[in-house]
Amino acid sequence: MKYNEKDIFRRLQEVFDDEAAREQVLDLATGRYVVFSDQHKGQRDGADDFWLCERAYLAALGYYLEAGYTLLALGDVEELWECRPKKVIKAYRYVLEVEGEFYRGDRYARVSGNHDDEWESAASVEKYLGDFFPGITVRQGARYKVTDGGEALGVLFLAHGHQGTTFSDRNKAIAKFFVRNVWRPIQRLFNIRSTTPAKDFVLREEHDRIMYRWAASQSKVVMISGHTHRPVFMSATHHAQLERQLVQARKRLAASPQSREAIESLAALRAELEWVKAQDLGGSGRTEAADGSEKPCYFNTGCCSFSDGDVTGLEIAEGEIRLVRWPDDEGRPVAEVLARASLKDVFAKV
Ligand SMILES: [Mn+2]
Repeated sequence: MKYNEKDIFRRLQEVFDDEAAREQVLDLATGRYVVFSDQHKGQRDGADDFWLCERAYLAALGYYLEAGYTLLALGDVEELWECRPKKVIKAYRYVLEVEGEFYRGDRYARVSGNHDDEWESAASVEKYLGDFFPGITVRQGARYKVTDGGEALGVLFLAHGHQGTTFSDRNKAIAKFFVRNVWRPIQRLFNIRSTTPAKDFVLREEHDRIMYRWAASQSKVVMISGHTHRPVFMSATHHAQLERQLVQARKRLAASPQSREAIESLAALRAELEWVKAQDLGGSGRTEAADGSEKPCYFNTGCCSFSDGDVTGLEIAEGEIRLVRWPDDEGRPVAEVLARASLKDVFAKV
């Protein structure tokens, strides 16, 4: 399968424009936000990718709940391609209750993804999620006007990222009805998997690039998405960032070829690069330019269903945007900050 960039651009633009009327304010001076996506909560069987991550996710939620953060859930929060909603709700009642605490404190927003597009139906939302999020509206995107103590910096746009790539998203209401009520039950019954950028490394890289290009085509817009299950920070993956650092380290070594320290830091970087690169299976890790000249306009949360039990997300707090992973390097229930930047600086460059 190959993506149609036109379809993706058109659908992202539609969601972006649609959310304009509801644009909310995100003030860096006072607000604290955390964005998580792709939990894929299942029904606690062998196919449930969230089960192993539940502990890290709950620890993170516990922290953000007490620290006053607003939780932004960016799609594929439940795995409804493989499971019936009723079973997922039953299996993860406690996790949903903790998420619901954010909502009751008016510190929660939810965006739908392709695996939980069931929530595009208000009736389904009320029936299954109503206990935890009474009266909630789930949309395909969220748009925030970012301010810093009154000064407007630009627009933060959140969408799951599947827009324009799935059958139901490319077609209109009838397709949605058909997918939900006819196709989904058949898919579950025969356990039919679809090709997704979360599992296919070539697709993933292509998809990240298209989303980057859409965000880069806008002015003063920073986009956060999920869907690909690969964290991206300021338009670069960890892999791409390490490649850039390696170039710098080689320059430092060339300037002082005898420096033991320069050799050691180059060697350590190369080790880390190979470690990360092997997971990218031939991908370059880059969204666009090889020289690091990208606009820092595209971010991806990663996911909350990594096979090693880790979860990644993006914090927006204290004027910064931070890519974090739970647990930390020592396996403790603490956030490990993988990358950080001032949001004001980011907006200045987009
Ligand atoms: Mn997805």
